[in-house]
Amino acid sequence: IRIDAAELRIVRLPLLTPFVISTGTMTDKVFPLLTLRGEGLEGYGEGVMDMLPDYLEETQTASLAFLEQAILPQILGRTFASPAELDAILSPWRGHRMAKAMVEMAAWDLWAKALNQPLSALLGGVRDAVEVGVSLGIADIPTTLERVAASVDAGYKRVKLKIKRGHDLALLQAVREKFPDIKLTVDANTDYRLPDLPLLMAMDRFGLDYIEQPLAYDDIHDHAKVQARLTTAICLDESIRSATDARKALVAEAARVINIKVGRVGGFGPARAIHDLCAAFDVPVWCGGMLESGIGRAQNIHLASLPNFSNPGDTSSASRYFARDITEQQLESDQGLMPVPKHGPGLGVTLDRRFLTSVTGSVQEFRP
Ligand code: OSB
Ligand code: MG
Repeated sequence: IRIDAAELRIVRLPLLTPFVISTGTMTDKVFPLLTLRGEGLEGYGEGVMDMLPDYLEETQTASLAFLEQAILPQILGRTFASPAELDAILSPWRGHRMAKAMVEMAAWDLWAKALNQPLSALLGGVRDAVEVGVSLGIADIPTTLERVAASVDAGYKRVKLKIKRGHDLALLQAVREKFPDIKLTVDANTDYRLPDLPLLMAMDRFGLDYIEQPLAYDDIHDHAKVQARLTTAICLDESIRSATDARKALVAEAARVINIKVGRVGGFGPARAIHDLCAAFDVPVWCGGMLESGIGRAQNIHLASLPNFSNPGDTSSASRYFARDITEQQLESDQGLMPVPKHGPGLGVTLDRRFLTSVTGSVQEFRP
């Protein structure tokens, strides 16, 4: 595939309900969308970085400058036999894994379209639909109980509760009392520290599948210390940005489950490497999400069709977040099963161009 041109746009989709996690509140999903053009085809990559560094360090402004100054000049006008060949261009640069992921994912989409294959087939997917659960933002206990009930009624395979310091044990007590048997997890988005060990140990009695990212985003060592004292599994999200991080976490026994976000780890190649490594360690993985649009959701779903994605992922129905999506297909799950989109090759979704234009803040075009 020859890459003839690139387009970067910033898109803003209002959320139906504000999404609250321990690090802050999101009212609109604002994200960069990269299009790579070549051979009459278009490949898309949705970035997962926020405007401000509130999840990891990357920000949209810095990422787009990195792409514009370092990466796009090296790929425009060039021909690549496969997305793996991009690695020689991407890997020498430090960090910026979310920006690299945008390029890598768009190249995979373009490549799959050139081969007229669904992305999942090229990645080694083994399923036509993936199991999904919901991620419920922080809210008071009665509101959370209503949301859990609605999610269980909709057939979601797992409920993940966002927690933070001071909003944990009483919430879990209330949810477990009403829903003793559901597959339940929590996600602290880094709000706790080592001295909170007794509190984390107190969560053992709630029968959680795992506690997601209790400690700092850049920490693996302290998670190992906590994991050694818990019967509940720890799941790492923010702390795993590469297969090397995953190896260190598994060797250190810092986690017994890993959340893979393709947009966080640098693209499908690294995501698959983490998936394979975890399989070798007999550690299950699941596919996380960042409230993506239909493009990013399609990225996640194709990835989650790989065999070791044995825990339900976070890619629930788009209608839980948005009144309208930028793809012509609204990606909806049914009874906790999300079909792998195959409305055409590659990501298997198409852009609703008129709506996309109406929600685009800025567009930049790049040529060799
Ligand atoms: O930690 O998994 C997370 C959303 C934004 C930032 C971080 C996270 C999340 C989610 C939402 O949990 C998952 C989704 O429905 O996309
Ligand atoms: Mg998380």
